[in-house]
Amino acid sequence: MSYETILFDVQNGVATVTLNRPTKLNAFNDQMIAEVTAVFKQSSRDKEIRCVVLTGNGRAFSSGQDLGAFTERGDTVSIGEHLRHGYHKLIKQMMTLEKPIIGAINGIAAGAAVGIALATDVRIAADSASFMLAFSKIGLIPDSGVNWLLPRLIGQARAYEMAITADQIPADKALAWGMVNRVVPAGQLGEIAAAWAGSLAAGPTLAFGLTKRAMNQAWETDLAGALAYEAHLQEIAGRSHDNQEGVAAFLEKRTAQFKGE
Ligand code: T3D
Repeated sequence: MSYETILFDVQNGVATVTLNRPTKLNAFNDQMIAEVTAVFKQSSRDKEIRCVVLTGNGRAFSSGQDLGAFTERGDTVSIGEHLRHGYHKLIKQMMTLEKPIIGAINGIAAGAAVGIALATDVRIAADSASFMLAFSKIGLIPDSGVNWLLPRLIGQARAYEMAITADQIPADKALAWGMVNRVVPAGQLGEIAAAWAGSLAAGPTLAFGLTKRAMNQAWETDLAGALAYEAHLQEIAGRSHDNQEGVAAFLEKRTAQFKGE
């Protein structure tokens, strides 16, 4: 399948999705929302894909909703409908994809793009990257999962401050606050993200996926519920090829050959 607003490349178990509207700082129009959602759905179905990297082309990760498209559409679609049929499907697709997603945050992430960046599982930021809840500058509230994801990562006071000030939070502060896992020199971001993705794709990706499900579910339940659910998922992991292989490799003092099965 060919795409017009993104680049999509699969190599050695790693799918790389590159937001590709650099002249608009990779702002999301409807086509881009649909195309990114489609590649995450494809990544979920394709057994060859065991890790996904999401990044942007040019100097930005993404500037969020395309405000030209927003204006052009006028009242033909309400914002609520647009969110429900667009960004919500994308965020849910990412959050339920049982394969690790690395966000390689190459530049500014603004508005809805903060929600999309936070819906990745681990984030590596270029030292030139930043995060901006641009919504209040245009009289909107945060959306695209930001109200759920961001306070969990950095606490409500910082999240609310980001929302009402629309300040750009630089990568080093995002790291200190727990929004990103690593900050690396901008020129090395692609290489470092690819190396991490390659190593994850060669890992026990079934267990990685079940771990994501367990941790997401744990937000919704009490301790007893979380313990019960992790025991259920561990039954599945414990019957996998990768569990047998990992234990055998340990006992035989060799490197495990995981298949994600
Ligand atoms: O529809 C719904 O469902 C509602 C959902 C809403 C979710 C949202 O995301 S709301 C928030 C939308 N995003 C913004 O408000 C951010 C707008 N952009 C900016 O504030 C700035 O561009 C940045 C702070 C991100 C970067 O500033 P700077 O100075 O580095 O770049 P620039 O000069 O502003 O932008 C460069 C070009 O990209 C420029 O085009 P030009 O003049 O060279 O032809 C600019 O118009 C364009 N651009 C940047 N952001 C957007 C955009 N074009 C359309 N939509 C954008 N979001």
